Amino acid sequence: MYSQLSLFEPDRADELCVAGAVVLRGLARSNEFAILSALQSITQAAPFRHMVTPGGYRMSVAMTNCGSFGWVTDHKGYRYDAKDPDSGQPWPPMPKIFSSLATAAADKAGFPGFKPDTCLINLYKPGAKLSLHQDKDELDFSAPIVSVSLGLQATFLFGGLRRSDFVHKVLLTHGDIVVWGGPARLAYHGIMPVKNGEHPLLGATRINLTFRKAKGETIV
Ligand code: MD3
Ligand code: FE
Repeated sequence: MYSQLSLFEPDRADELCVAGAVVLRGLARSNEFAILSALQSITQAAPFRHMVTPGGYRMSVAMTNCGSFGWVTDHKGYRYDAKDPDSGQPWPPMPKIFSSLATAAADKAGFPGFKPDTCLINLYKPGAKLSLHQDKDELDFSAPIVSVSLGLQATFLFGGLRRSDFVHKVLLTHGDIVVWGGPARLAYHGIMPVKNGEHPLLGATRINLTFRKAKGETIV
């Protein structure tokens, strides 16, 4: 079972409510073994790697992708690419168990018919973090983003549309799914440095699957 709540509890009237963010606690737990086994096949073909930002910084989060496109960064910039730059091969296809989980979560959150064309897979070891940023490399901001947290817990930072806006903190644990859409789609967000720990399935590791529609519908 899972509980569904708005990220900003309506009873906490002192906090600015940002609509469009829904936490589905533990929704991925019932499929955890199938998800981790699919993940293993993906990372055999497209191993995790630390990419470099356009500014020349090596990211503390290691990444890979599956689906028709993958998010990449290097000295040239951030973009979506159909091929893994390390292998020159297309990214591994998105497993059905991934896409159906993302579609089901989006549906529960009020975004029916979500069909992701990319899944970015982030791997955090203790100390890894993601600084406050917006996701702006996609063509269609009307589609939501679905994020699945696995392994070690992490504190998620959720701000507003300006970098200077108040930042809420939300603890995300193994199996939690968050759906971001509508007015939340372009909100600033990040992950605090992951604390050391030991997860029964993933050890000292946090993994996040982020499902997006990178390219939007083809206009004929
Ligand atoms: C809120 N990843 O890869 S996923 C990212 O846990 C990223 O690895 C984080 O931010 C992670 O870009 C958080 C949750 C997420 C993703 C996109 C969002 C939250 C979002 C876009 C808008 C608002
Ligand atoms: Fe992001």
